[in-house]
Amino acid sequence: MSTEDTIAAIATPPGRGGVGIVRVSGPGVPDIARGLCGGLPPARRAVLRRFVDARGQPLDTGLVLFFPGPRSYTGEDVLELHGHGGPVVMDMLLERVLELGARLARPGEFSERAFLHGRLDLAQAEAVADLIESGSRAAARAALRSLEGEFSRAVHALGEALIELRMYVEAAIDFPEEEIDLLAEPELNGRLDALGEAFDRLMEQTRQGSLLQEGLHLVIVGAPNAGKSSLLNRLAGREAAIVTDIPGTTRDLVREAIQLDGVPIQLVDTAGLRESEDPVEREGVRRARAELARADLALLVIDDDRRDAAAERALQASLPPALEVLRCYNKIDLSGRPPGTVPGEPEAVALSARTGAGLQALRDRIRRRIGFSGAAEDTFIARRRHLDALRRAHAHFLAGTEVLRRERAGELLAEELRLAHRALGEITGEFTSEDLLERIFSRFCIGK
Ligand SMILES: Nc1nc2c(ncn2[C@@H]2O[C@H](COP(=O)(O)OP(=O)(O)OP(=O)(O)O)[C@@H](O)[C@H]2O)c(=O)[nH]1
Ligand SMILES: [Mg+2]
Repeated sequence: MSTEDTIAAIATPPGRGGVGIVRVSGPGVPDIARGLCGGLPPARRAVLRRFVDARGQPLDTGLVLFFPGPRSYTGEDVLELHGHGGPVVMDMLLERVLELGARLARPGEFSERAFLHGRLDLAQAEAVADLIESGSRAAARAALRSLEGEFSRAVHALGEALIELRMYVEAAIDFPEEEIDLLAEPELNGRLDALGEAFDRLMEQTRQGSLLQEGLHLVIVGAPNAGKSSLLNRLAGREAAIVTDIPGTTRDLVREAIQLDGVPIQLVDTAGLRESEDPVEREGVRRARAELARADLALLVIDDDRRDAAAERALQASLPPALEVLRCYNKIDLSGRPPGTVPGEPEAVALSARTGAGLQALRDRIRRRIGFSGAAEDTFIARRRHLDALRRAHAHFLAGTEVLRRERAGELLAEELRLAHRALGEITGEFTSEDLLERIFSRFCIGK
């Protein structure tokens, strides 16, 4: 991948602000500084300069910061132009920088260069994007820990332990007359156990982090008038959706972002599921079903005061078969059923969206589904990609210990350990293909 060209982007969010920053990185930085503001300022010192266009006319005045490579964010020469934060000023400044030889940066390209120049490994670079996007304090803290390299260090430590084990096993293979003994040594079993525990621990920290990052997608469904919108409002703590006693009130999807113990949850209220002649309502029902296909968990709201067993069965049968469904018996203030868990029905909760009774039991039930034990101080922000790679590494490790136990086959164990090590390397980017890199960085925002 060539980094011979110079990239530029507006690094601050669009709109008006006190300050707006244009960031430039690459070998063209000295020329651009000369053309724009009379030359490079001293390294890492803020200097007030006038920015001028090709005819020497002023565009803006502001601070200029120069970070010489390789000790910069990208590892290249980096220039930061702090102008006044209005969209027109920023556009003019960026245009001038492009005129002086830079090209527009792709999303994530600054971080991609940081990765290519060894300033950040892949897991750290991803943590940059996660920190910017984090939806909760717990997620932000976890992202920062990953950005500072704690997650990468844990992955490396696991990799080192794998290498040591491989050396031990390969030594055993090289001395065939002793192989059986070495492989039968309690020492080897001790090492395997320790490694297994290290895997479990890292996977747990990562799983929690992945929940913090990606959250839970929770869809509320049910017959018209069951109280879906009332339940959404209760959970969200505000009147987000319209509630009336007219069946078919909700048509559009109503989305609310909430948090449970710091875990982001995307709540979606949907149109009541029924056959309808009304084209607007039919579209609402179609959207509700489409949303269900992507749900992690569905809350099936049932009016407990007006049960209709046949209709309930038909409705439940129409849901995607693999979908996890929690039944919410609503309106117990009318039906008189006690709130909370329902005897004999582990997948049900009795509640009243109107009075709030049973809501705590519902939250507990969702919490249990998430399996989140609270954002521990050692949680790392993580993506499904990391979790996938860890699981593959773990699977190879388990396969290796299995062949050792069953067949005392040192070569096979060594090969599985090699594959495990390789899977771990994908997390930090040691063995990551170019198109995967492209996909990862393209999800960043521009200017980062
Ligand atoms: N008594 C009582 N009434 C409730 C409760 N929950 C909802 N309702 C009432 O039931 C009616 C329908 O409530 P909604 O929340 O609009 O029901 P919905 O399922 O969203 O209805 P659609 O959007 O039409 O599908 C309203 O009059 C609510 O006030 C409850 O727990 N107890
Ligand atoms: Mg509704």
